[in-house]
Amino acid sequence: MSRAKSAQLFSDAKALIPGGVNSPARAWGSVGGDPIFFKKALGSRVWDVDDNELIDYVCSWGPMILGHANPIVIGAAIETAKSGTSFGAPTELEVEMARRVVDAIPSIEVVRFVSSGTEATMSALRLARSKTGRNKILKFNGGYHGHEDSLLVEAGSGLANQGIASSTGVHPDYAAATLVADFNDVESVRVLLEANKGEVAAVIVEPIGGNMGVVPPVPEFLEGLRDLTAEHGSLLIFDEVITGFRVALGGAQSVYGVTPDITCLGKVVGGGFPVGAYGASAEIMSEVSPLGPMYQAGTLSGNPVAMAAGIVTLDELSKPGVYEGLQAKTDLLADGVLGVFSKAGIPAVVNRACGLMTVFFTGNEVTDMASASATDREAFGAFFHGMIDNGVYLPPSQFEAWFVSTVHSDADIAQTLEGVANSLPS
Ligand code: KE4
Repeated sequence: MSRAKSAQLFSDAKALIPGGVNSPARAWGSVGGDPIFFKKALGSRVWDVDDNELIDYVCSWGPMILGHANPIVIGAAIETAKSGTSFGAPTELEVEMARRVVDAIPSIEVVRFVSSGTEATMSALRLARSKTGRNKILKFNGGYHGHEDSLLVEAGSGLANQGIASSTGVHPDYAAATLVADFNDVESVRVLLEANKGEVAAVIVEPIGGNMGVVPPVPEFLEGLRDLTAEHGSLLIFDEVITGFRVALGGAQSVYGVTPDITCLGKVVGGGFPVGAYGASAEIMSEVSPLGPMYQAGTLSGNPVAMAAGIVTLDELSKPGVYEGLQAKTDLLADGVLGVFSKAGIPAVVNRACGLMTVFFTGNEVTDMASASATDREAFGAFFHGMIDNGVYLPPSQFEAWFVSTVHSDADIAQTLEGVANSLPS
């Protein structure tokens, strides 16, 4: 499998773009080797610039739930673009899109569109601080919510769970105002809320962890967060940028029956175009400018082309049987992978939810960042490269989700499982 053109492009790119990529997750840092450059995608497949064809489980990190270049999505975008691509003024498409989000997610009565998941979570935090008049926030080890300063924080070693920044350039006061608990550990949240009584504006959580690899909540974890935040007057923010419209039309909150105060959306909601969103009750959202004192704005927010793509995407996902089909595909893949590892006598754990999964090289359960970090990441790196050589493109990191689309076929999955069998660690 030649990758000469990719190599040349990567060399050119590194002279012009930091690390040659426009997002670090694309850089293959944790698996080694140089990233592949792509030129085409259709359905469940991608083609690199050297004309190698691969079955894709990155799916642009989640948005391509209907498969790449879905004709309905592309058609809507092209038709809309012919009438202009951006007005900087309200359009009917934004109303139609907002109606679909509000209809799908009962906890959202009012929604604001932005252009990325980061903008959504950043705005949600500002909204929570504005609404509560409090400054601290609480996140979880292994929780990734985009690159907003106060969220680029992980538990500091020995700093009593007070955050230290996981990036340079973050003001130390921001990091200090971010508390860090452990996912699936309600007690770690209780301790921090008690120790910071009356100071925590919000708890932000991915209801199903997606950035540790996939880590579902244990029973009562989300309910515990709901009870604790209510008790302490903090707002509960569900970051459903990955899970929104992927695990169910109503998101993870509809699967687990736990209602957050604020919901953040991204990825799928834009159908592959730049869309993020945050929403809540009308009462909470009345805080948002121009209605209220909390300012947030964006030149391309609610962009008509992106709205058109999002509308047809949500309409397709609203059709009967879509999520049952996606769950069946996910199970076929996950159970198949487990079967291959089991037959080879190699310890592996597969965490899954509808439309996403992660394989961990371990014999132990993976329920939080610590257990995810204790898995054999070197084995994952070798597996990743083996899978590429067998025509299957996985996320280039152990701490990411494999994304399944509605158009991954049984044949795709069978070919994937053959690739797994040929890529097992020796
Ligand atoms: P964006 O700003 O990248 O649109 O969304 C940030 C974000 C927010 N919340 C969650 C739960 C997320 O997973 C993300 C972004 N996800 C990463 C990969 N897990 C995007 C890939 C990348 O950073 O290039």
